[in-house]
Amino acid sequence: MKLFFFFVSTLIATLALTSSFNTERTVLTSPPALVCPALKAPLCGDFNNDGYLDIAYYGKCGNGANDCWRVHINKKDGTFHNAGNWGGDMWFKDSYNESKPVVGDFNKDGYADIAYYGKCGSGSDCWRVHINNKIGGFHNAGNWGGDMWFRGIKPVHIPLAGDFNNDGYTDIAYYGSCGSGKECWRVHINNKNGSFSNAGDWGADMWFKNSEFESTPIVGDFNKDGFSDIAYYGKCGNGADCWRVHINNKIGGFHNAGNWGADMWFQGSESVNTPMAADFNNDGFSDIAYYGKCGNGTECWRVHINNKIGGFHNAGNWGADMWFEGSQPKNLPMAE
Ligand SMILES: [Ca+2]
Ligand SMILES: [Ca+2]
Ligand SMILES: [Ca+2]
Ligand SMILES: [Ca+2]
Repeated sequence: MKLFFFFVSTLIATLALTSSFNTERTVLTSPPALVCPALKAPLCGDFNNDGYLDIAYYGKCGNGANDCWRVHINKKDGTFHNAGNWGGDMWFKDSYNESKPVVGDFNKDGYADIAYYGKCGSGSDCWRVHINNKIGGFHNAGNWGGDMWFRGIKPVHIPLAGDFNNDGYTDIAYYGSCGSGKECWRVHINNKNGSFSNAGDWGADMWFKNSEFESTPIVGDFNKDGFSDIAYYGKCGNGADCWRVHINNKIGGFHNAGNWGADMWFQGSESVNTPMAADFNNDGFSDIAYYGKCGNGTECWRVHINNKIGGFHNAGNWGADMWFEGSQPKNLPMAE
């Protein structure tokens, strides 16, 4: 009898294994040494739709042999659950920043999903979107279309998720090339049926400070109109450093950048200092925070509260007590 059960369970396991080999795509990943750490950067989202933010990242499950999405669900008591295995079926395009996963609600069901620019079918470039299955995992990736034209691999060109047309479905934007190759913001609007539309040219008027992490564009609603805007630390006027905010014009483009002030003091150009946008004082206007310097030069969290009239207040010192493992991008701070 025991032998019979052993035989049956072995058969089932074999069938399961065979079917998974037959139905799942071959997952190609770069050798560990070539994998951009940005792929491993933690992501923040509400993956179980309970109103509490959870954390996800692409890592290892089981005995370490399998790549997987690890999701740490918020326990609502100030801690996270140990990571659950939310599935594999990953096929990153390469190790470039353009493959950086982003979180959004791409099917507007309240559950956070994950998207990244990778490979589909026979190896063509595509947006891969892993829809949340609502029971503790992600569906295998769907092909949400191509038509990508990244400008380069620098941090300023990473994909950004936001609702740029305010319809509740998360869209994707990045700084790339349009037309004959001129620089532009490319926005792929979610077409609500499982794919992105071809990119629209949402304008240029960009002036990045440089290609360091501090210039990484971030998405927020800086004027509280429901339409996602874009901000980054760049140059204004005669070349002075400033926060440049491109407000969404609500008709398929961004306004030219406004100067939202300076008073910045980044600790350095390490990715741990990457700015992030979130509403830290819960007034509906996105604010900006990053880990920098305060007072006489001690490390601190600097938070620039939105002044609601087209600028940021000077930074407040929101405390220190940080202990990063290192300055690698895997420690990228994040916000929702
Ligand atoms: Ca969803
Ligand atoms: Ca949208
Ligand atoms: Ca807005
Ligand atoms: Ca705010």
